[in-house]
Amino acid sequence: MEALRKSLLTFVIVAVMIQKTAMAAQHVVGGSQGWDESTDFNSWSSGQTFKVGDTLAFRYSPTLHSVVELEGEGSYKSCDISSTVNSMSTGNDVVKLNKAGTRYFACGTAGHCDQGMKLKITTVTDSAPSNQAASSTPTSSSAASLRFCTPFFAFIAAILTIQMALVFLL
Ligand SMILES: [Cu+2]
Repeated sequence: MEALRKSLLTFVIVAVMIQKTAMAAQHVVGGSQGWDESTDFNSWSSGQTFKVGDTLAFRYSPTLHSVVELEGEGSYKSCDISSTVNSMSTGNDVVKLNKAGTRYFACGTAGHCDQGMKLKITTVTDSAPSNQAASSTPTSSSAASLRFCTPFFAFIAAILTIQMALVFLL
């Protein structure tokens, strides 16, 4: 009985982890080139869709670079890194995109921002793509899959919760 309980509990934990990773994407900034002066961040970000709940991963050599979050468009354009919202320097920094809106990042090393080491990203809510449906058919396939996604995982979570409760009662 103890073995059964442990295996079921493991299954529940793994299922919950899969559910979380399936719903949120991690964007490695700059792709395989990473956070570096040579990377074209405008072209990288234009190929990505940033959704609320996703994360950004800045990967770089901490002896060369760092990451600072800038206050706004003005500091981004002029590369003013004197007053920042947040700064990170581990070499593998993860930033959670917890709400919709535009955020600005740059390297904190002197001169790197001017060399193009800066990033502007706009996070959208998960329901935003359904706006595109207005120009074509009422229900686009992507909007339909998004609507399906959330109730489906809520259902799975409910089943797993009941199952876990039963396991502890046995
Ligand atoms: Cu740098």
